[in-house]
Amino acid sequence: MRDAAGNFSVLDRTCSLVVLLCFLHISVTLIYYIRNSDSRQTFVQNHQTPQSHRKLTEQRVTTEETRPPSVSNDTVTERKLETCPDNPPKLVGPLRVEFSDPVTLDLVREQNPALQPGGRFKPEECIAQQKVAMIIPFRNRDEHLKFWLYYMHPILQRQQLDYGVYVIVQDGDELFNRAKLLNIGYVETLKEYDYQCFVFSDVDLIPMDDRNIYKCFSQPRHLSVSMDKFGFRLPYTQFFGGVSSLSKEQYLKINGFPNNYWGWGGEDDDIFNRISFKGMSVSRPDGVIGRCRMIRHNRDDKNDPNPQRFDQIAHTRQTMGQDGISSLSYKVLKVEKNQLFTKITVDVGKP
Ligand code: UDH
Ligand code: MN
Repeated sequence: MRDAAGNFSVLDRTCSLVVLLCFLHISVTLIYYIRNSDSRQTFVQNHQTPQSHRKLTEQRVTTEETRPPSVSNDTVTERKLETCPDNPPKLVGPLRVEFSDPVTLDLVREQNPALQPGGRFKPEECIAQQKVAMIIPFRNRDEHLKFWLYYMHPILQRQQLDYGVYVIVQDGDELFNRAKLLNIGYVETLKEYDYQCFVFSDVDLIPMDDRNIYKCFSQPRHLSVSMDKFGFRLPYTQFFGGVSSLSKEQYLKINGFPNNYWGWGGEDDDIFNRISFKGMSVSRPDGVIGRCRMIRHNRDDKNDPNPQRFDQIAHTRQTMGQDGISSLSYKVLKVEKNQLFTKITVDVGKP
């Protein structure tokens, strides 16, 4: 009996000791943790921009917590994000692009969970080289837009761009005015974010190689250089239609785009003229990387070839000073955001 009681009290004391030690251990760990999490927060506040980088902050803190507290302070500064590389590592090169099976917006949403409202994205692993607004002139082409979003969102994310997708919708049924919609896209996207680069893309054009990066270069860039529609060749040397990109400076230098090309054709040649009259040249990807497909379609209603276009193109030098971003007038009717894009409906007026 006595032995049993003695054993019990030894066991009792040992248990108390173990509990005490555990308590001590937890307290010390907690103190270290709190001290380190303070310094992490200071780092985060100093180095992060708000908005969608919040997610990154949370992720970074989680990884930090798995490290021993003693090395944490030193490694924190090493982790400052670097600028994304010229050749983004996730690019795959040639892509299969086809339009036989329709896609749904639900599918596109499911496949692009990293998008922020309004079709915005920025890479988490590095700081994007450029902030790019994707501007699409649009009216009544919903089927084409689904394909555009389906193919382009994954490509643009692999290209590690800080981008947003903006669909500029011409309201009413007046003659279509592509270049004016692009001008409006420039002004409206700048109201939302500090974009430095503007990609102007037809809704029906998809690159067949993700190395064709949708960003800006030292000269205005023509991206859709090798279209299936033209037998994968440039139809003529001055061709600037389809998809192009201009930096803010390049765009302002040419006073933006013309506002008075109503109906189909000519506005892209006018833009080419503006660029060369201002002493710039056009940069292009090579004919293999620049391959792209256009969704086959008929000419839309209210977009008949503009009969005045030849005369207008012949006078770009005289008109470009007055007609452009400096003379742009329009009305915004509606701005709607969903997960995949921002839709801006506008009244562009009449010819
Ligand atoms: N666009 C619209 N809605 C319209 C007209 C044009 O969204 O009603 C936009 C759209 O982004 C389109 C772009 O303007 O991709 C350029 O217009 P387009 O695709 O009609 O130009 P493209 O040169 O068409 O491709 C030429 C007419 C094709 C006729 C072929 C007949 N075989
Ligand atoms: Mn087209």
